Amino acid sequence: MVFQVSKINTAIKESLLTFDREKLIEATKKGLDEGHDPHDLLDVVTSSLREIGDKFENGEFFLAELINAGEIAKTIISEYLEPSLKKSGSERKVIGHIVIGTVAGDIHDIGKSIVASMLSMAGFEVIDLGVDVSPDKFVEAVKEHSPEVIGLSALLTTTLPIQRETIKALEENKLRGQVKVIVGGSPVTEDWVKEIGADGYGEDAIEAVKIVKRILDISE
Ligand code: B12
Repeated sequence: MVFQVSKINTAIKESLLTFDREKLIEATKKGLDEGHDPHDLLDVVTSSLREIGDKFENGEFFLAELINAGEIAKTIISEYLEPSLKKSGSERKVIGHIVIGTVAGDIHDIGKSIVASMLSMAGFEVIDLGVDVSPDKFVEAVKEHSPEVIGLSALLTTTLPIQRETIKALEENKLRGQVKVIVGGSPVTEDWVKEIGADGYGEDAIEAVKIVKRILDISE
């Protein structure tokens, strides 16, 4: 049976929304085998997660289901989609250094890890500090690695202020002048970026790569 793009997309979406790991793996493998662009398949996983988040918010799904969906999505991304994206990527040449992490109090790491992978594939050396990273830890990492850019991810409205606190901590340690700060995560808006004095914002991983290149004046 030949799967068309829309059929693959529907199969991926339906299996994630019904937490069917086996079907999701099957549909993803099939999509990749048939030569579909892994970026497109990643977009379907991302938009399905957003839908699951909305269903959680309106009480249709419970926390256990949110956890389940997060785990299944992580498997699909790290074991199937990222290796495929890497294969199609160009040869690695280091064009800059980036420290990235999810801010303190926040353990969402799917989006941050995708951003880290895309930056790495674009030629940046990425130091990923993981999740629940305090402003002090970011400061220490800037001292240790001297990156040109740091990336702060926050998925909760309650952890968004930690992005501002991290920028303040860099200022207090007189490091703000030597490092650019980019922020991201679903609650981040352009207004927020201006309010906290960040240097840029990326709505998704592709935008994140573009903004970093723009900030560092690296041509495409
Ligand atoms: C999966 C998930 C979880 C998983 C996370 C698993 C994991 N390992 O990451 C688990 C189950 C652990 C979880 C827990 C919770 N979650 Co949750 N979760 C989600 C969900 C469904 C998907 C997030 C995701 O991975 N999206 C897919 C990725 C690819 O997208 P993304 O994260 O947005 O990242 C992209 C961009 O934002 C951007 N980006 C991200 N980071 C960065 C960084 C930089 C520098 C740049 C430039 C760009 C960038 O690029 C990424 C790639 O395209 C969202 C729904 C949603 N709408 O986001 C809720 C959501 C974020 N969670 C929510 C909540 C409330 C919680 C809990 C508080 C639930 C609870 N009662 O315990 C806890 C909090 C735990 C904590 N302390 O962090 C709310 C947040 C509401 C709010 N506005 O504050 C959401 C929005 C669901 C909802 N609609 O209610 N969650």
